[in-house]
Amino acid sequence: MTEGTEHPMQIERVELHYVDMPLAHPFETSFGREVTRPCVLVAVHSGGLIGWGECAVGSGPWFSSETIETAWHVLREFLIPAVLGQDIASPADVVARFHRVRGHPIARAGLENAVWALMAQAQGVSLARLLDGERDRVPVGVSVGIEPALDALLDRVAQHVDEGYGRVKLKIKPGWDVGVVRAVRERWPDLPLQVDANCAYTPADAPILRELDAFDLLLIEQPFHHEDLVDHAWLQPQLRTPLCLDESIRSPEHARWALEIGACRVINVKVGRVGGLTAAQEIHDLCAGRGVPVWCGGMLETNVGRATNVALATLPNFTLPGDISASARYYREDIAEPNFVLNPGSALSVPDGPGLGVRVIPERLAAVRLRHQAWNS
Ligand code: SMG
Ligand code: MG
Repeated sequence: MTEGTEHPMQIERVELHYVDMPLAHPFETSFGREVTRPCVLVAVHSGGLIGWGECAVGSGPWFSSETIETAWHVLREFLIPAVLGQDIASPADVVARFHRVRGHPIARAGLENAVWALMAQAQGVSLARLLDGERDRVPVGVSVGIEPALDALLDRVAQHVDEGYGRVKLKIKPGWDVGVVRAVRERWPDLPLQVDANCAYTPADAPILRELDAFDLLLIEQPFHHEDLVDHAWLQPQLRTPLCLDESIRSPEHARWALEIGACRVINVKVGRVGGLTAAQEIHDLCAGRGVPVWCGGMLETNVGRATNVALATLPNFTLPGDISASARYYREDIAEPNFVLNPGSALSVPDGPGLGVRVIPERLAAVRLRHQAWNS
């Protein structure tokens, strides 16, 4: 959104909900196995409307340094006081009020995105529309975790291909890489395929990463350390396959630095990791201007976070399929409705009603909630 709303909205109440939901299928990456998925949901109230946002923190500081407790602390002590009782004219206004806070992008994103959802609702437009998105369907794929054995992995991929997913991402780590990719490629020679290492390799592993070049992958995601742009810039020219950065891109500045030094040719945009929808839009625009494709990453979100991701992925330079699978891939029962379902063509429909397009069901939220706190102005 470029202009503010006509009428500033006063933030009357903010609520935090710490929830933990059992995953439909455990999800294993190079940094560990997740069986349930905790997160913090943020609700902002104004004029009888509620906007929802999701802080995509996980079970510990594995993907990012943030946790449930760091997000809760920073929200309670610094972020909520910066907006509570204030007249907010636009999401950019929220970003400006958070300016002094260093780091903690996932905590910032939860509250900022809740304000985006609130404002979309107040203006009677979908979040996608408020973001200047252009699509009514977004192309998606599925991310397949590490399995105990190759057979189990092949069964999972077969199941998702049968469900209609047109792009598969495989999680890799040392010892679970070339052999696995070769087996999947042999069975599905034409399947759009990509891999994600979640920082599990070092430059000494470059020969393995060069071997992956043979399998016609869409991209290789985040092979090296999360703070390391330099070694990615060293590796990229040795590969035909584009490198894509995820963990390394924690702000629009990181995106610009990475592109300046040639550390990647594709960027995975996650609203949490980059600090909210405003920063995500900025990275989108920066990459569009340089002809660098982006795609929307996923953090096993509830339908609240998924609806935010779907809205973001309607921006025109989100040209690669997102890690935004159908709701059923994640949870047997979500805290919000309606569920997202996979359409033919491996796409999700973009909600077109006002706001986020999903409704939190209070009883379901209460059933998986471990902590709740509210602040009134
Ligand atoms: O939401 O479908 C999803 C998961 C996508 O693989 C996925 N995310 O590094 O890109 C990534 C991982 C992080 C997951 S942390 C549990
Ligand atoms: Mg990743």
